Amino acid sequence: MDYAADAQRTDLMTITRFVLNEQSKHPESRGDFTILLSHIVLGCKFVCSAVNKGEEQKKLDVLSNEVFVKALVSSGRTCILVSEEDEEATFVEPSKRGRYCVVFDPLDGSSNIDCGVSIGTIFGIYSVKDGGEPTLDDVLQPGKNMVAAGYCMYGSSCTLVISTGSGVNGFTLDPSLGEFILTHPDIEIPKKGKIYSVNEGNAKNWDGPTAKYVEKCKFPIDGSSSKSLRYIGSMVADVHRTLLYGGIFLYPADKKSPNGKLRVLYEVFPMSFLMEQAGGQAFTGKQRALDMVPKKIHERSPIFLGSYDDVEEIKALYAAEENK
Ligand code: FBP
Repeated sequence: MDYAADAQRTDLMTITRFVLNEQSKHPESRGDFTILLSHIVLGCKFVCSAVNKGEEQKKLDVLSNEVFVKALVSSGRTCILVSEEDEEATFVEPSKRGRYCVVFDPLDGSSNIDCGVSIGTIFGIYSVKDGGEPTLDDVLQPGKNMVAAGYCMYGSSCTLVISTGSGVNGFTLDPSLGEFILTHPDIEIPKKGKIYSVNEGNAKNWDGPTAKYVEKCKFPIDGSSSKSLRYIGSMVADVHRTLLYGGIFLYPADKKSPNGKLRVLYEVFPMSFLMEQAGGQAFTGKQRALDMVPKKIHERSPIFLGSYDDVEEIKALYAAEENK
């Protein structure tokens, strides 16, 4: 009888237990964050079951958004919500208000759902700047001010990856328990990877540094082996693979979309926060992604994120272009 394995198997580290442990490290904490996160987890469980039931795609986006908005408001811990699905920000009525702002994409990669490819929910959490009346300025903050970020991937398994600013941890939903169990503790992205991930269909519209970088991935001049291309077309799935295997995910600007495609608040910032917490980097082509200060809630930005050394290479190409 392998008692150690048995003890391990029976010592269930659920996400609630994990966050409560984290909370105990902050004696000043009132448990607001734990309550907020439990409502986000509830939303993820709902979407996971709906995805597995194969709900119509159109309805699933709207359904996921409704569930997250209602769960976040009913937590009593939020004051502003920004969703990819809603044109305007939602200001929670004063009687139900708390001190957190949540920016989220309830169902990212939605164009992939009909063929059953992995999709996901992405979220970022800010706390309001001061105790006053919440304003849009409380969400139009640099990404580095986030207190937590994460995503939940709905694929062959349902995996929730989160950071509260001290490392990155991954939890897998055990359907028999209905609980997210810690399966990927302290995720650290490899310093350099063998994979690059980009929609090469846009190549003809790329700028010089991006085109040069992808060329180097395919035809390295330093004798190293060429990188493999992997592109799912769901940011959550492409970033999840990048986080675990290393390499680089990029959605650059191009002539067609000069600001790129991905949204700063609820796609670029949360993924950049996780990447940095796992030892990687996130760059916009001009600056560290988390230093950006968005002016609009649905603003877009180019993004290059992944293994530290791989992102360093693309930063060098942009710097060289600038110094021309
Ligand atoms: P949606 O929020 O409309 O799903 O768009 C985001 C997204 O699907 C990302 O998940 C993915 O990385 C990207 O768009 C794929 O874009 P493209 O099809 O242009 O490569």
